[in-house]
Amino acid sequence: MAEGEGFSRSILEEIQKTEGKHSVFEEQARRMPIPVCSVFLGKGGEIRPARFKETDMVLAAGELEALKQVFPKIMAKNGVTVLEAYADDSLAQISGKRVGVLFSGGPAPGGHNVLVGLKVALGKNNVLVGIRRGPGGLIKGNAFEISSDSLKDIFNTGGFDFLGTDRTKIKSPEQFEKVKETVSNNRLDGLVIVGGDDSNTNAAFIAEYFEGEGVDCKVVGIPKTIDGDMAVGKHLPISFGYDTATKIYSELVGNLTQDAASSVKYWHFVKLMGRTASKITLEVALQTKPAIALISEEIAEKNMSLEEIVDSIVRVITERRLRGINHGVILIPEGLIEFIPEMRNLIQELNKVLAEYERDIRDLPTLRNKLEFIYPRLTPQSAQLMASLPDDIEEMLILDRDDHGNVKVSQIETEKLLIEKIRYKVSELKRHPDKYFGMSEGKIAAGPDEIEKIKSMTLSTQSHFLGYEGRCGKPTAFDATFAFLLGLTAGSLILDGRTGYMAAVTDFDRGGRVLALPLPGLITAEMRKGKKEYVIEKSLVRTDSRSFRIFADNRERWAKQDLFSSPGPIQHWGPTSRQIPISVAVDQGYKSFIQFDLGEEREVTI
Ligand code: FBP
Repeated sequence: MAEGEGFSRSILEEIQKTEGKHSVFEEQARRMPIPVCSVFLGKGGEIRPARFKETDMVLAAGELEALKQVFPKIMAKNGVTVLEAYADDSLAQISGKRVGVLFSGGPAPGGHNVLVGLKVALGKNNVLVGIRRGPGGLIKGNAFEISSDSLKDIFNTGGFDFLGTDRTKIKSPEQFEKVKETVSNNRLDGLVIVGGDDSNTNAAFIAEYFEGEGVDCKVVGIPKTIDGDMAVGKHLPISFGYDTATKIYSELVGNLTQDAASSVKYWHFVKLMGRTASKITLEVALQTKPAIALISEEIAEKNMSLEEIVDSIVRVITERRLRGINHGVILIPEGLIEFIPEMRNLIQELNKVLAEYERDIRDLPTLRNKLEFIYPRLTPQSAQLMASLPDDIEEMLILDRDDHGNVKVSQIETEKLLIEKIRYKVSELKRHPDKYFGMSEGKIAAGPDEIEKIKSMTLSTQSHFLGYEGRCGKPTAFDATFAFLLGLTAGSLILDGRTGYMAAVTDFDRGGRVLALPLPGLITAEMRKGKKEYVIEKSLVRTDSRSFRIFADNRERWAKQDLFSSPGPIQHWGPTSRQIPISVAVDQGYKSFIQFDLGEEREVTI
């Protein structure tokens, strides 16, 4: 389009500048200063690597003797002692080192800042080597040197697209051999794996393998995942990515609560990501105060069946209806299905059958054929439950597990399953109100007028799945800072000659404390694909935690009235930009969630 047709050249130029990723907002975001913990500041105030020393803190998720069997070399070298960083200028003199880095698992906001943190820690005299497309790329040797200029373009931006990612589990001897080849071909002195529990499990086994094989390449993990289940009590309050994702979801859920109260006709069923832990759901509930939020860990603890979950939701829906409120928002954690006792048994049985007869099942042409093969191999209870599920859920449950043996819960439409069951239950209530309502014990309190209200009740539902839209957002001020600091920590650990650790930062309310957690100390035994495997222990919602108790103490009021809050869009600048997740602040015992303190702000020069 030519100038003069109603457009000025300058506005056309502005629009073209935003092609690719250069939005006006991102241009500004790239220039944001970052708070830096004092251990990373040199005498002149410049950012440089820190050194590490032993502390008297130890970790042992699993049984020590078993850990010594599984990780003999790393355990002999490090034990399970936590290291802490201290300020020291000496590592800034190191030169000639080459450090590889890869992303693993699902994307999480802040990944690009990890790369910048690593590059800054390594300085101009060492080389950062990017591994494309995750652990799979490490096996294939897909590597390139990362230039400072290329990182300037991605600083403070979301996404994992700079390197890409995948979910390959490195397990066979041939795969380990290939990893060794990549390390040798690229002359790597260090390898940083940015990932969640499964990816850091990979890191632990690679570190052990290198030690056993005499490969002089240090291995360090970085805790990433929006799910929030890669956390270690006071040592690591949370992984990077969780803050941004929960704020994105809270904005959207807030909008839905507002919509529900505006159009006064819908119940919105919102499934929220988080493959196992309900940490995202709990945080979003604390931020938005919806009518109902299910917490899988509580459901498992109370041994609640699917029918009981449905009944508890229907109770809230009808009680609100009796108060004249025929709308609301229900939050459902993505991993719920695996926490319902009878479903959990079914999934465990399916895992075994799918692992044992993998090829037979794969070769069967239709879904019906596969199910006919599987049914006789289930217990009668599980077979009956399976048969009661809608066809698409049956299909999802027998989908291939991922490389780490996980059920692909993001593809199971639990929100729709609940809607279907709740609709049926509500129609039953309308047909037989006397069975459920009345003044006698165990019934929902209702007189004749109220029963009439129930009979005329309509239930209009909308289903949503909020997941992928939270994984690549522009990182919040907290995630941008935290991820940058984790990059600095990992780079420092490698320059300090440490292997088999995971980088950690804690004490978000008092300048930050930089730690290194021994990877074997985080590992425990778990059943995967029907077999016992050693993996990093997931951090789940604890029903005795302060964050859960605050939620549990208030949820009845949120159920009865519209007390929702709609937090609005993420603030990247200004007075509310320094918030951290409410649940993290509460569980860590901080006085406030409004202001994090991770050191003095610095301009980052790459
Ligand atoms: P990570 O644990 O690897 O960070 O991934 C978490 C997650 O976002 C889950 O919440 C979700 O179940 C899963 O990834 C989806 O995986 P995929 O990207 O393979 O669809």
